Amino acid sequence: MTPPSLDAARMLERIVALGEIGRTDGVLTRLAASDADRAARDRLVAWLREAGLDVVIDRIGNILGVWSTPENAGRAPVVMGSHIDTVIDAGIYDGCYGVLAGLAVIEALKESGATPLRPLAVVAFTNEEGVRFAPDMLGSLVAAGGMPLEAALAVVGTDGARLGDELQRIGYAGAADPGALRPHAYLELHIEQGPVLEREGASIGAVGRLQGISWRRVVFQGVANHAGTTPMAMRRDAGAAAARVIAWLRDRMRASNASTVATVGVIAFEPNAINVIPSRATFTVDLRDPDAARLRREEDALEEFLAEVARSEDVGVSVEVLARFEPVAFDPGLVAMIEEAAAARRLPCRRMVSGAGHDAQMMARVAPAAMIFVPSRDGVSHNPAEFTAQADLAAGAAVLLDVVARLACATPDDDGRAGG
Ligand code: HGY
Ligand code: MN
Ligand code: MN
Repeated sequence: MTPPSLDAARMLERIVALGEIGRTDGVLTRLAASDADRAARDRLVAWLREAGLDVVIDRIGNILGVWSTPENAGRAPVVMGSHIDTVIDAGIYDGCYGVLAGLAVIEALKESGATPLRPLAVVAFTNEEGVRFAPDMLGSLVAAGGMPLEAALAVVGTDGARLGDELQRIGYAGAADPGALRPHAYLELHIEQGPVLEREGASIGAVGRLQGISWRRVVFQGVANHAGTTPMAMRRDAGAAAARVIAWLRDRMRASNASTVATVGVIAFEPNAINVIPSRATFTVDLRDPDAARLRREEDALEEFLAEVARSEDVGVSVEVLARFEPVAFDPGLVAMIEEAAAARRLPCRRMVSGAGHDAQMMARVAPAAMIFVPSRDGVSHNPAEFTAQADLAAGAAVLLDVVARLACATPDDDGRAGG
């Protein structure tokens, strides 16, 4: 066996090629189960097949590429993964990097003549972003048993389409049981999507924890009226109510200087006319905090403020929780392996908390899991300016290779579990 060497150039070519699928007038948007997602899935499946992997599609549309041998078949696999769906007007690295690095790692080990004691697999989970269908990380949540399959297939998207119908339509309503995926260990390589690694001059992030996430959709119901004739004191203005909440969230989080972050990313007024007082305002609130108790406190404060605004603006209010995930601690043994692999390659490494949600947080429910981050230029992500230098992409993939080779070639212990 020759030492495995990862083909970083081919990995980058594939990242760039996948990044061209779903572009309209130069804007990349590849929402889950869309035609663009189908095209990207088809391209990924072709690459998995070219690499000689067995391709399995499960009932929630997760795509698995598996390399097993007669000697190791049946043992719990070492799994790498992420996602290939994107947000709106996206960059090319979020998710795709982790999937294509996982494929490159398997190719490197196969081409080196390695005989791993465990199967290796790479998975692209369905609907990680949650932009079209909520909650986010849906495919990995179902695989981890966190949401019944039928409930997930029944989710209706922002465009009124049902996820199950869309998976059928694009040809990715697979037959495999999503719950069959029980890794010996799960590793996810991902761009940091924040400013920490770049600011501190670190090449690798060993992600020990991931913050809690809380998504809500809020509707204020007021009364449409004439913008010119209606005295201010007589208005039941749903738009003004929403504006108060947005300002309150921003001011509260800035003033507290705590770790909670709040975002109102979607808002719509009805009837949405320049000279009509909005009768209805529909908006989303994304709250996150690494501390479970503080996240709950902020959720309670938000609910109280929504009720207070409804009273004082004399509008109705309804709130729907779209996603709610507790903070997650990853496997300490795996995190240590990531730090050891970075040190062996003399790559400056830093322990981190993930601000973003990832499929790894769901896989951590059923297997030892951990994440490897690489720097994002200017800390930018969910933006076409998202960029990570090729040397950083290659370094992250090399660390992934080293950790996976150590896990897959270690003598399997009895309970088939990894890490420390
Ligand atoms: O929302 C997130 O953190 C992830 O991008 N789905
Ligand atoms: Mn992602
Ligand atoms: Mn993302």
